[in-house]
Amino acid sequence: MTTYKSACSLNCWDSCGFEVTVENGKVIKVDGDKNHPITKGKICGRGRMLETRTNSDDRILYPLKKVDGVFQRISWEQALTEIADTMKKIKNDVGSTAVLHSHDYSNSGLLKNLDKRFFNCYGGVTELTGSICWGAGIEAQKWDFGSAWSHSPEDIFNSKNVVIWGRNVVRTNMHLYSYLQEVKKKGTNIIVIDPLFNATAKMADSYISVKPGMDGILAIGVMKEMIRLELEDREFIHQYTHGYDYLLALINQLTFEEIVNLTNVPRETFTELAYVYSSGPTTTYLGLGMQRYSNGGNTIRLIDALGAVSGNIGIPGGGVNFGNLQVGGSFNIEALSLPERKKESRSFTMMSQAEGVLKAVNPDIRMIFVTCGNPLTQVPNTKMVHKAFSSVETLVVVDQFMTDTAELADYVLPTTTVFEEEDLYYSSMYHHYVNYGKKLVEPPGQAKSDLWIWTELSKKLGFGEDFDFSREEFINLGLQNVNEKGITLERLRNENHLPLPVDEVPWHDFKFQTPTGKYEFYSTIAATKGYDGELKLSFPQESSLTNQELARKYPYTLLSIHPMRSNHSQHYHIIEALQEIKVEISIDIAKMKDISQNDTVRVYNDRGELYGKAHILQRSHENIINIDEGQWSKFGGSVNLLTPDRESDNGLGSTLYDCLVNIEKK
Ligand SMILES: Nc1nc2c(c(=O)[nH]1)N[C@H]1C(S)=C(S)[C@@H](COP(=O)(O)OP(=O)(O)OC[C@H]3O[C@@H](n4cnc5c(=O)[nH]c(N)nc54)[C@H](O)[C@@H]3O)O[C@H]1N2
Ligand SMILES: Nc1nc2c(c(=O)[nH]1)N[C@H]1C(S)=C(S)[C@@H](COP(=O)(O)OP(=O)(O)OC[C@H]3O[C@@H](n4cnc5c(=O)[nH]c(N)nc54)[C@H](O)[C@@H]3O)O[C@H]1N2
Ligand code: SF4
Ligand SMILES: [Mo]
Repeated sequence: MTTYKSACSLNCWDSCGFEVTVENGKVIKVDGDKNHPITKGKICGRGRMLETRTNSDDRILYPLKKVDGVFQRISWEQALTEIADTMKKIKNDVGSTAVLHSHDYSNSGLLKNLDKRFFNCYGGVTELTGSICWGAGIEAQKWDFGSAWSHSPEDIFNSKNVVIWGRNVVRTNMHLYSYLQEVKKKGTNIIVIDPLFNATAKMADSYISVKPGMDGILAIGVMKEMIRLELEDREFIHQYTHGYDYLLALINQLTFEEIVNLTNVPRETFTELAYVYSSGPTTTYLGLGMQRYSNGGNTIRLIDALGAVSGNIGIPGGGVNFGNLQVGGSFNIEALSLPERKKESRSFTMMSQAEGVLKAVNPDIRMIFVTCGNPLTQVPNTKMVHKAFSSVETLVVVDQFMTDTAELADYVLPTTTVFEEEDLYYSSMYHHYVNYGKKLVEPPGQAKSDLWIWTELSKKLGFGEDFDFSREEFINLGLQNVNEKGITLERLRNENHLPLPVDEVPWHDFKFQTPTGKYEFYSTIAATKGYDGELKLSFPQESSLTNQELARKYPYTLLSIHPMRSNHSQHYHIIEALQEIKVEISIDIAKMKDISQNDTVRVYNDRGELYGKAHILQRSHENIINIDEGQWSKFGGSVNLLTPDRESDNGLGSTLYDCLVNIEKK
């Protein structure tokens, strides 16, 4: 029995360090690495269960091909030859963009970026832009600050107030929760703003329930009150910002009465928050909740504006933390992905990839290649995704398990888990440490790493030399930019984790990466992209404010937040207790519809329907239903059967939570 240092590969805020025990060539236990400076030996069940995922009897062991509707085992040679021949023919007949590369980021390994290298060297395929996950918020912060950077986790000790805004910390970001527990002990004031009274709200000093999608209006109200009380940071506004007059004009458009009505937040809360933000340092931890609406980008921009007006930008203990692009930006992704090798290009947004496939002409989409993603459960509007992914001649899925997407494939290629290959792991969401993951065990059956698959396919397609590098050489390519700062593979192999060179207090020099060099209330980047640079009054698209007819038919907002025990769709099949749909409903709906705990209910809208067991929320905003995302079709179906595939206001995010439904007792 030997214990090795390793790392979590799951797409998560926390990017934990692991200690993994191996016995007789098998992983037998996953634990936390106590020496990791941020994650400090604590890990969650999802990480622990990477052991179960690795050892599962349900792993796909051989390449599979669907013949007459039934999967048959084939050899790698046959699978790769047939796939390569199909790709050659497509390129010759209609061009390489007739192939769509559909992916997400289910594995945060550095070398997972090599899929892009493969498709670029092939000539360029139809790629996905934006992000279902955080696209609206990232783009919003690029408009305001020039980039989306976060304060380092330890900087929370400098904060007097911490506002957790739409982030479900206890569930999704357990080490931030540890920090919250620590700072609470020393008297830091913690505020949670969320339509659901979640576990983080329980430990907070105050909880503010807000109407879904109305956080931007809430921020306007706080700024309005701050200005009324003359608490704004005039020096910061004057010296370091651009377009304040536009913001003032917007703030003056609404009365407090209107603001209270729109947000459902009591008048006195605006005064409290105005004092909280102006008696800082106050740090805001944004989650992804409120940016998954049609007005999501504008919402994040208004909360950023609150951070700026109150003078909480660029100071220790302040900040409006969303993602931390400094982390991913440390790696030389271009050296790995070779964008210059693309001869043709086309893109669809990630959210509307299904519509893209169905509408594509010149060329139409002939092949879809899925890696590190499970679009049949994770991409909105499942019915359309199903139609699109069934419409192409060839669907290739690389995965470890027979997911909903793999079920639909013509070829399924079995791949490795984190413990079966060497890589580096990082997340651009929270802390700035990169972790090392050693190859600990051999993959089962004939499962092969994604990298092996690209290497073998590239040989068959005539660009084998582009993959004629060892794993070590590829990792070194990715580390090129940070080598001179002493971050090397050799050190990582020895030390397991290293801090990347980031600003731990972003914008401390008040030099922003926007075209004006200032914090921009009026975004010049937006304007150059053809958007209006002004902040706006904007609302969710599926709401009684904007679509009364729809709201009469479907009066309730459906959230589909991240599950506690699964990372997206990755754990449902190994945790029996998760294999049914739990429909959480606010108590007002339960009363109105005479629904009791555990009643079977049907949730529906024009896009689809789902059946599940009712669970009544004792405390939440009214008119809300939640069904956790990630459920498999064999256990009842994905909540994305109900969600819209529209893009957010800035074009790059999803509108997953901007979704109206109705419910009935069955
Ligand atoms: N357990 C677990 N942890 C995870 C993941 C997982 O699948 N499972 N996934 C990881 C990934 S990829 C991501 S992106 C992160 C996401 O991490 P979070 O941002 O925490 O994710 P969400 O589940 O979207 O929850 C966001 C919160 O926003 C709230 N919310 C919804 N609408 C609104 C609104 O209009 N206003 C406000 N103020 N709040 C709103 C929800 O009630 C919820 O409490 O989690 C990561 N961690
Ligand atoms: N309704 C609703 N939908 C959502 C969300 C929501 O909150 N609500 N959240 C969104 C968010 S934030 C995200 S990030 C996405 C996540 O969406 P996805 O990334 O698609 O979801 P996962 O279930 O994490 O993983 C997809 C697949 O990747 C496979 N996989 C794991 N490791 C590897 C690997 O090394 N190689 C390959 N080839 N495959 C691998 C897994 O087995 C799994 O089947 O979902 C989005 N969808
Ligand atoms: S899923 Fe997140 S919290 Fe859990 S072990 Fe992995 S990185 Fe840590
Ligand atoms: Mo995500």
